[in-house]
Amino acid sequence: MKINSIELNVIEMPLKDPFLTHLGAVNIREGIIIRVTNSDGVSGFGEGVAFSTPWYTEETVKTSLHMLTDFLIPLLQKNPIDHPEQASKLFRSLRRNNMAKAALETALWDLYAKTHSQPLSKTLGGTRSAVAAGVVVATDSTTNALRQINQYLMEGYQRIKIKINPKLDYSFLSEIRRCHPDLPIIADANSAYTLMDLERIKALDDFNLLMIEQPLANDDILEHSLLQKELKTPICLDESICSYEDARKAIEFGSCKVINIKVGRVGGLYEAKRIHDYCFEQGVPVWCGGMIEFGISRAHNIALASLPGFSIPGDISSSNRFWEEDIITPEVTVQNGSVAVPTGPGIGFEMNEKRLREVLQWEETFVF
Ligand code: OSB
Ligand code: MG
Repeated sequence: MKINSIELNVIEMPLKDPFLTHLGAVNIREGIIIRVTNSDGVSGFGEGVAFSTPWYTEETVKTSLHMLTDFLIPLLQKNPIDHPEQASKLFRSLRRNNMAKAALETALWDLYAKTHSQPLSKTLGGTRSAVAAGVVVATDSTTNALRQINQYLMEGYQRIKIKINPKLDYSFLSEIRRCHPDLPIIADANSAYTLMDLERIKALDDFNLLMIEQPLANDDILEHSLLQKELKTPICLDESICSYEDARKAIEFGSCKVINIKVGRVGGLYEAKRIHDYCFEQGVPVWCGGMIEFGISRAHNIALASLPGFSIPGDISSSNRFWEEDIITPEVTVQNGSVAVPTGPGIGFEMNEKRLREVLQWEETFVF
C-alpha cells in the first residue's frame, strides 16, 4: 500500500434531537474524518468516533488527534505495510487509544478493498447482502419514547434499543411493553447500576427483553458474571469489551451471553473481526453497536455487520436518524427493515465533498 498522503478533517454537526443518557446529553457531534490517498490517487476513508468529552470512553477528539498526529501517522510513515492487518498489529506497540487507531485502520481497509476492486464486506468475509436495522431511543420521557418508537416502527426498524437507568426503568419499560407486547427491545444501562441494585435489575426479567446492555461498571467482567447467574435476561457487554482478550474472558467467565461489537471501541476492523470469529466459534451472537456516527463509520459498520455471526439487528440506522444531511452519498437508508450492503469497491459510498466542507472545523494533511 503506497501511501502518498493522510488528511485529517475535524467536522461538527448538531443532532436533530438531544441524545440523553444518565451520563449526560449529546447535542452536537464532533468527529474526525480521515482520507488516506495512495500513489495512484485512490482514497480510503475512516472516521474517528471519540466524543468531544470522555463520557463514554476515556478518549476525546483532541486525544485522538494527538495520537494520530504524534504517533500513529509517524509509525505508518516509518513502517510501510501491504495489508491493513499489519497496521493493526503495528498499532499494538501503543497502548489503548482504540478509537484513534480504528480511525486510521478503517481508512486503510477501505483503501485496500478499493485497490483490489472489492466491496469491503467481501474483503472482511461478509456473507450477507443486507443487514438488519435497529435504532436507539435515548430520551427521559415516556411520551417521547413512545412517539419515537411508533415513528421508527413505521420506518421498518426490526428492533428498538432504549436507554434506561435506576430512575427510568420499571415503569418506563412496562408502559413501553404494554404498548408493544412483541417488540424486540434491548435496554441499555450504560453502567447505571451496581450489584446493590440486584433486585431492581432482576425485576426487569418481567419484560422479556432481548437483552440488557452493560448494566454494571464500564470496566467490569467479574460482577457481570455474578449478575448473569441471577438473571433470566441475557446480558450484553458493550463498554467492558475493548479487545479480543476482553471478549474471551467475558465469555469464559459467563459475564454475558451477547456482545456488542463497536469498531472504534476495539481499535479497528481487524480486532472486530477477531472478536466476531471467536464469538461465532463459541456460539455467542454479536451485533454491531453504534456511536452516533457520520456516514463513513456507518459504512464500515454495514460492511462488518455482513459477517455471518452478526445475527441480531445492530445499531444500524439511516443517516437521517441523527442528521439533517450526512457527509456521504448516497446516504444510508433503511428499506424493509434492512440496509443493503453496497456492492461497489471499498465502503461503497462516496464522500459528499460539499457537505464535508460545510461542516469542516479544522484540517491538516501529512505528506509521506
Ligand atoms: O452505549 O451503545 C451505547 C451512542 C454513543 C455512545 C454509546 C452508545 C451509543 C448508542 C447509540 O447507544 C447507538 C447509535 O449510534 O445508533
Ligand atoms: Mg451501549
